[in-house]
Amino acid sequence: MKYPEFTKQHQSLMAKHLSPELFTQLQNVVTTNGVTLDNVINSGLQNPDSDIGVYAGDTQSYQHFAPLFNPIIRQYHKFDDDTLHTTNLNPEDLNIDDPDPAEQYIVSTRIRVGRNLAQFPLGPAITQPERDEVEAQAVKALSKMSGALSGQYFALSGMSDEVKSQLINDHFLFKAGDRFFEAAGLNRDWPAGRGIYHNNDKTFLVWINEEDQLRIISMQAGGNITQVFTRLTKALAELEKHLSFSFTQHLGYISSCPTNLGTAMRASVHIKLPYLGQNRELLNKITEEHHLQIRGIHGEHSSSEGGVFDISNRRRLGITEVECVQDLYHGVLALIAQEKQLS
Ligand code: ADP
Ligand code: CIR
Repeated sequence: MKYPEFTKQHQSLMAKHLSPELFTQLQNVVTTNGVTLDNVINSGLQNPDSDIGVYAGDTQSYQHFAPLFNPIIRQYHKFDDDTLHTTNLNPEDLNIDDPDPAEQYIVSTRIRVGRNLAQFPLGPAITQPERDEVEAQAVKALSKMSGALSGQYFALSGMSDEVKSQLINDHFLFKAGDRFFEAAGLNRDWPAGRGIYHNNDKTFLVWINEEDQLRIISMQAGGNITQVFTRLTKALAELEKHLSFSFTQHLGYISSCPTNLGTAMRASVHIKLPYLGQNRELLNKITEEHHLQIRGIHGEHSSSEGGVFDISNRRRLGITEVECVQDLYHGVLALIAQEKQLS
């Protein structure tokens, strides 16, 4: 393998940090699951428009390729290499209200966390039998959920195109064919081993074997963030009785993309900002001040429609889950206050 031919279009944190010296240092490193530098950087190489450009194939990738991952993690999360990550999933520690009780601005609220099983490689390096085993273990654990969290698992391979499209359009299911995942090896054997579990109301959902082995999701219409967080924490406590998740004291919950390390939590609202949405400079300024990220309403790499934006916490590592939610809450209050002023 030669030093990659980066073009002017390669603007990712990977392209920025992978110097020829670092490349030489890491080019022959291999983890116990066979993950190489080539595997780690391929998504960013094949997709010059990547923001980050790296994926980990296992927990060891974060250690063996630390000279590349660490500066990326530091920059994205504003997290120091010698800091320990702390978890707080106690809803009683939240100090928030519904930021939009009249339901004028917030269409819906969603909080998800990524989780991976401790005994398997991550999605980019997992084998098909291992992936099937993850699916089996997750489905077994989910079958034990009770009350409002009880539901059913739907394998992607057994789903009609009609049902799939409806679930995607309604924001419940992941899409196929992500080119960043493709180059990272995350789409191998698609759709085998992938699927979605959900309760009757579709307020509690679990994606199996997408970017992470589990994406555990709580969502509902309106802006009651506390209800959404509380449901998620209850579900997590139940699942942890049956599943053992990858976690290190330094990096928290381990995820395939370094942006998801730590809490692995993305707390988001779909919010109507028709006036502020026309002043992107001001919108960007407020979201940056509150450590928030703007996405379109059909997920990552989609655009906003009709003045509705997906606004979520950007930082996930080195702050607790409660703090992620506080970031969202304070930012959303500021956005609504500005939107009111402009209208
Ligand atoms: P993830 O959140 O898992 O990183 P995406 O950004 O691709 O992945 O979003 C996944 C799906 O969740 C998309 O269909 C997106 O529109 C939907 N979604 C995200 N936030 C909300 C929200 N607050 N309300 C409704 N749907 C949402
Ligand atoms: C990238 O490098 O741009 C993709 N692999 C996605 C990275 C995480 N997404 C994000 O921060 N918006």
